[in-house]
Amino acid sequence: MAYRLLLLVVPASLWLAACATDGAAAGQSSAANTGTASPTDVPAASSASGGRQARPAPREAAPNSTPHVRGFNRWLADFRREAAARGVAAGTLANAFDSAELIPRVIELDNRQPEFNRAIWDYLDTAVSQTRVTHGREKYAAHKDVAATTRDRYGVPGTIITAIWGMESNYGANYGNYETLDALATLGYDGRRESFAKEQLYAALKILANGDIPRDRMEGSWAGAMGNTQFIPTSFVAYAVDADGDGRRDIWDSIPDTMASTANYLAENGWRAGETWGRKVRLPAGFDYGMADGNTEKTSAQWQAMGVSAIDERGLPELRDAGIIAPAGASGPAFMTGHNFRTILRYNNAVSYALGVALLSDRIAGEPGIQADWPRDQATLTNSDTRALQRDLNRLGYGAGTPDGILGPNTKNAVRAFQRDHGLAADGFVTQDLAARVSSASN
Ligand SMILES: [Ca+2]
Repeated sequence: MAYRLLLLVVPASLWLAACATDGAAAGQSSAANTGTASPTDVPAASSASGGRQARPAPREAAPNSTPHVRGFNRWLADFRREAAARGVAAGTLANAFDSAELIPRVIELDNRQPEFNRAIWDYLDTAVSQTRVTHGREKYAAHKDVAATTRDRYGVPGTIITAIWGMESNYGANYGNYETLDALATLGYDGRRESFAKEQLYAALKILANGDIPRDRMEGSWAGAMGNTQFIPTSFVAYAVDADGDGRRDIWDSIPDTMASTANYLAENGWRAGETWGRKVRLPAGFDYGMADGNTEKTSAQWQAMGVSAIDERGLPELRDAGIIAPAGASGPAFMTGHNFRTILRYNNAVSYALGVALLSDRIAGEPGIQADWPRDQATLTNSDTRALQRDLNRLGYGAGTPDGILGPNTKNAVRAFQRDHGLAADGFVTQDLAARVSSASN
């Protein structure tokens, strides 16, 4: 799942796991800003709008305790009755749920509240590590024919597909070993994401009934993102493709199906064949960082006329609707990003994730690593630091919204307004220095 938008610097609604760890594969995210479901469109652990359901879950009990098992069995019995009433075949329900088990670890992970926001440079160090680049080049070379066939059919470069494969599941080495039906049933019972879990369970039942994958091979992250592509079941139903012709859509063991499914997702979300994602650029002195939001769209020539310049002899990318992003603010690198970058965000709505895919793809294609002048000396804020910052901004009248510890759009806009009023570059980038400055102004 893409996981995934990710923290910090990235919308708070995601976990910033650059590599699949402990079942939380690559970018688990919420596609909150997009109209369609992301393959990794999993409600984030720290989401403020998590939609917690009011239900009498026995939260005092340890996850593996008997009360939990009894509650899980009751929830599952209710769900089976509901599904049967909706017309799901008895055989499918028996296949899916006769052996279903509560997964205590899923409850633990579902209730985990990350306290630290990871800096984007730390995220990218992992996402585009030399090891991942090397493995990506090996995988791309090993599957070059499949990648070429996929590119010809969907218009998406094999390097992009391979990079997403690397970001999502470390090229299939780690897509999570939680049985998806058990994980989703546990999430449904736990209640924080019950409506999400039920919608995904219905999609998973369709996959099972269709015979795409046996029940015990339908595996993925603890949050329901499955296989190489980390599709949640609804994304699988909408976008998975049988490319090798065996009649099954298999994103676990079939590389052709995996590549085609990823490419199909991007193509259906608007990928433009032959257009680059973007490139690192240089911004002029005095640039209005309020425009570096990725969504202020101009042609490359218009940006050039405003002083945006190339960093090397390749010049600026030719884009008709380019945005500018400066994910670490005025003291970090800037990138010109096009429509295809925004399409990667449909896979996982986090700038850090999309930049990871883009830069990894470039490296797999043989390009050298970028010289990214990240402000590595800047410490990011903990969630409690962020809540304090939000209270200070509110006290000063900047309207950061409810202090929730999440660096969302309201907080960033409040920071930009504060920066403008204090003669700072209005990049909305939050650092300990900025927080200290706001704090002293508010006291
Ligand atoms: Ca197949």
